[in-house]
Amino acid sequence: MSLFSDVAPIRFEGADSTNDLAFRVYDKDRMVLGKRMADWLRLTVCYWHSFNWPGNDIFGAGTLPRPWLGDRVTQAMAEQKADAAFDFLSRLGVPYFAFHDVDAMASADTLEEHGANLKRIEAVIAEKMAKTKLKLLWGTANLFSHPRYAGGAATSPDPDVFAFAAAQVRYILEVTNRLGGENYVLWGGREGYDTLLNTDIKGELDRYGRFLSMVVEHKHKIGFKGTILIEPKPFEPTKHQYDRDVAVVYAFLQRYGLEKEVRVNIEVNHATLAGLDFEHEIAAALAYGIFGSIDMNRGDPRNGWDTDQFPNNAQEMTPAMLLFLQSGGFTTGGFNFDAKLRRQSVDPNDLYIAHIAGIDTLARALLAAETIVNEKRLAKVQQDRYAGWSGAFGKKILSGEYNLSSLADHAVKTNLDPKPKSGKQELCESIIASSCKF
Ligand code: XLS
Ligand code: NI
Ligand code: NI
Repeated sequence: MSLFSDVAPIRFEGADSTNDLAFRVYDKDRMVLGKRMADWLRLTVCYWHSFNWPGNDIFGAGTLPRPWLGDRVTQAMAEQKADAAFDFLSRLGVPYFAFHDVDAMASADTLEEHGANLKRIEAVIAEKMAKTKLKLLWGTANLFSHPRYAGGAATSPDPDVFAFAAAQVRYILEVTNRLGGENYVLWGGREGYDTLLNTDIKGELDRYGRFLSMVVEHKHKIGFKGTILIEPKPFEPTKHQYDRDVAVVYAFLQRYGLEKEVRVNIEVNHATLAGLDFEHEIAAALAYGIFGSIDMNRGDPRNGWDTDQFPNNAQEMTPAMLLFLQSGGFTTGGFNFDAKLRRQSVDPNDLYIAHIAGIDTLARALLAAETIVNEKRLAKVQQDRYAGWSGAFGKKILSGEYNLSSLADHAVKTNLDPKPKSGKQELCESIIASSCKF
């Protein structure tokens, strides 16, 4: 029995269901372009917001019933939390979870104690995973909450902090490996700056590159087969986060020779904070060949911070889902709900309702994207738009047959006078809107 035991396992009941605690669209075995819905989405619940956050904000204390939380978490509390977490995950019926080291373990004062406490909860989690068949999408280290990390971890001005962070990452990377985790995530918590007046950007980036190289080296040393992922975010908690967006992360990876080793975990609300569309970040990651995984949530368009709300707008999600679907989907990644309840959502049921609504939103967007792929109308717009590049002249330019002057001569000689063609934007937008009927 746990806080979440009052709810019967969540089932698919179809579009007409009036049951708040049922899926209307997410039908895990439904086939979408040859793959089960569950296999496309690889749904994941995050430990930190769902079980380790008491509902506090900067103005007020926790509001949510989370009896296993306190200033100091004992092993018994950590185990009570794990009971509740696995009970919730099983009843919700998703295959994966994700966690930070400190989300799950008992509080520790020293690094040695940290390692020992993490091992103790690892044993508990391993047993629960075996029993429930739940899997670990990714593990990660919290390198941002403790005061020692106020100036960053890998980018800290203090090498002792760098070393402390290395120890923390080594522990949790090895735990992630032993638990069969499919990825390891580094979100650059406080890897950034609050003011340039006291900051040496080049030095900090070089040390960040060194840290990441050490993580990659260790991954290979221990035989971890999962993917290392960086999670871009433009600001918060620092004024400027080094992993600003996908393109910036790609430049960083290239500079330190890691672009074949590390991919990205893209978060919706981080993209929008960066002034970018979520689908832009997906498209950029696919273009650079570093698409890894997704942290699912949404921001509030009128709030300039990471509100981490559950997604509820399938139409808004559809352009990203279309890119995702066309790319063949995840290899090791998944859709992780990095989303949290509002402070007034104090009923234990609210956590189910939030996830169900988020999952149905993803399922709607997936079906809309499937319709768009099958109808081929949007694909045709793109094909027509770029048709010239598959013609003889376009191919000749790309193959290097011309240089700038011979191409210029050709343009003059043939008296080129290209006319504007419609970009068909409104048609594209109406195809998206009319596909969202689920
Ligand atoms: C914070 C991040 C964090 C990471 C994991 O904004 O989204 O939750 O996903 O460290
Ligand atoms: Ni995240
Ligand atoms: Ni976030």
